[in-house]
Amino acid sequence: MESREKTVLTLIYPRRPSANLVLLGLKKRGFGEGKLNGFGGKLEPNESLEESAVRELREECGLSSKCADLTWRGRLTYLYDTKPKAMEVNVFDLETWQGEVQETEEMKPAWFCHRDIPLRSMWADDEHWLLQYLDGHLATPFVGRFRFKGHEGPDSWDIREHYVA
Ligand code: 6U4
Ligand code: NA
Ligand code: NA
Repeated sequence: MESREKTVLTLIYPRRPSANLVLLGLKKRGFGEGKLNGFGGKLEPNESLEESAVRELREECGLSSKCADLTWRGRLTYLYDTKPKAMEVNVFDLETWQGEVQETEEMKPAWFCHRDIPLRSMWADDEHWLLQYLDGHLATPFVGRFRFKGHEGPDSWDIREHYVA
């Protein structure tokens, strides 16, 4: 039987949509090391999703942002056979920030034009939703669910748009 316990995380994509640009980071350590991804991580005690996103973004790529500038776009649930709890990943858009992008101990950031995003360097589920989301073809809010055996590719998955709780 599936555990209902979950770990709540954020995933933030700083963007210049008019130029089809998104900031991604090469993860240098920890879960997903060696993969390119958005920024984010686990909520700390008493943090809201937005507070956690602001903190993770600054820790990982040096950008400062405000909770009000973050737009929640959807929620992806990952079930890894290697993890006892489901991971609930909350996806945020960000188009306004302060400061300069910098490499940190955790991430090496770089700007990508949507069409040049190297999906093979990212988590395998991203090919099912990331470009659709960045190009505005995935309606808000979306929810998705991905089941992984190992880290190679989702065993099964499903995405729904206009989700109403
Ligand atoms: P530590 O190192 O414990 O402080 P923390 O920074 O809190 O970790 P981390 O880096 O493990 O959390 O967060 C994982 C990040 O990877 C989150 O932003 C969610 C994201 N993520 C996890 N699985 C993913 C997947 N299959 N596809 C995807 N992003 C994923 O696109
Ligand atoms: Na992180
Ligand atoms: Na963290």
